[in-house]
Amino acid sequence: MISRVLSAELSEHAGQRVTIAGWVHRRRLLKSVNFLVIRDRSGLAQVVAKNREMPGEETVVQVTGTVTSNPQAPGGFELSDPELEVLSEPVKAPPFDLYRPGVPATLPTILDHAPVALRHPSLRLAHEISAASVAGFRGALDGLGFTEIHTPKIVESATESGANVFGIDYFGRPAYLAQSPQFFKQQLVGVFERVYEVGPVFRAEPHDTARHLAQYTSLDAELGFVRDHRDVMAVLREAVAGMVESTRERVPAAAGLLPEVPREVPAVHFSEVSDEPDLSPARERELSEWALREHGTEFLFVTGYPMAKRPFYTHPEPGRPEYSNSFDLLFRGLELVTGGQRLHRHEDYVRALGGQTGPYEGYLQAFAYGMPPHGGFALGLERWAARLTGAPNIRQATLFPRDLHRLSP
Ligand code: AMO
Repeated sequence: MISRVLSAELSEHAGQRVTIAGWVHRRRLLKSVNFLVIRDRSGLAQVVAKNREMPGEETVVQVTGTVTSNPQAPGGFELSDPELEVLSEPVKAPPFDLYRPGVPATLPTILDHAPVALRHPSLRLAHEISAASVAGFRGALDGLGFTEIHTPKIVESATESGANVFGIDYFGRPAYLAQSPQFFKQQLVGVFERVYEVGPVFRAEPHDTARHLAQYTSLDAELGFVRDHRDVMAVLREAVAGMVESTRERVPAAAGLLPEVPREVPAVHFSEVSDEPDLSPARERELSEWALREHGTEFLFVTGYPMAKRPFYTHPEPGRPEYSNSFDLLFRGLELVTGGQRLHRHEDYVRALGGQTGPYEGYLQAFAYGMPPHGGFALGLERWAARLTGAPNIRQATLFPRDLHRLSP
C-alpha cells in the first residue's frame, strides 16, 4: 500500500509531515497562492501552494506536506509546503463539475457517465446507505439465528409471475434468470430453519417507471415454525430496525434522513382499505399519509391481499380463503417489502399448481419430505435507499441501473 493518512485524519497529525493520496477535487489558482482540494474515501483535504504548476481536476495525486491549522480548510487543517506526485492524469474533463455542492446535470447525463458522476459526494450517499443497510440486515438476522445462503440465479422455471422473466439459452435448453430466490429460500428452511440472502434478482419489466428496475438487489429472508404471517412481520421489523441503526452508525451524513421504526408497526387488512384487486401506487401513497397522520409513523403493513393477486405458494387466510396470510410493508408512500406465510403441505402445492407440477419437481421435493409452517419476505434495496435519500427515481439509488433502455455502463 502507498503509505498515507486519510484526509479525515489530518487533525491527528498537526505539525507533522504526512502523505495523502486521492483525486484533485478542485483546483483554485489565485494571484499569490494556489489551492488544491484532494478527495479520498474519507472526505476532502486542502493543499496550499505557491507553485503555479498545479494538476487539473480528477488527476490522481500523492501529496506530502506539513499539517497546518487553518479554520477555513475542510476539517480545520491543510497541507502546506507540498511535494506533489502525479499518479495518473485524466484524458478528459468530467461531464460536470464534481466540486459544486449540487449536481448540475440531468439523470441521463449522470447515468451515462456513472463511473465519474458517482464520485460526486452527494451521489455516493445512496450507495453508502445501501452498504450500511445491508450490514445492518445481516447483523439483525445473524443475531436471530439465521444462516446466510447463496442460491442459483439461473433457474428452470419462473419463481414469481411468468410474465416478466428473462429467458436464456442454457447449453441449448431453455432457462431463466431468477426473479427471486423464493423457491430456494423455502427449500432451505427445511435445512436451516431460518435463512436470508442478499443478491441480484431479474425482472423483465416492460414499462418505464421511477420504481422498477430490470435487475435489483433483493434482501430476502425465510423462517420456519411460524404461527402465521404476523411472526414474519415481527422479524421484518427487527431487520428494518437493524438497517436503520447500522446506517446511523456508519453514515453520519444520513442521520437526518432516517425514520423511527416503531416497536409495533401499524397494520391494516386489505379488505378495510380497498375494493380493487390490488393497491394502486396512488392508494399506497394515501395509505402512507394516513399512517403518518393517525399513527405518527412512516411505516404501514397492509395484510391479507386477495389470493387472486398473490403467487401460488401463498397461504390463504383461515376462514376467508379469498384473502391471504400475506403482507406488504409500505414506507414513505411506496411498497418496500412483500412477504407472507407460505403453503407447507405437499398436497396443497399439487392443488395450487392444478396438478401441473412438472417444472416444479425440484422445489416440491422439500414439501414431499416434510416442511414446517413457514414464511418470509423480500425488501428491495434500491427502493429503500431511494426513499431514504428522497430520490424521486430508483435509478438515482442504483449504481449501474438496468432498465428497458439501459445496458451500459
Ligand atoms: P415482490 O415481487 O413483491 O416479492 O418483490 C419484493 C420487493 O422487491 C422490490 N421490487 C423491485 N425493486 C426494483 N425493481 C423492480 N422491478 C422490483 N420488483 C420488486 C420491491 C418489492 O416489495 N418472492 C416475493 C417476496 C416474498 O414473498 O418473500 C417477491 O419477490 O421493494
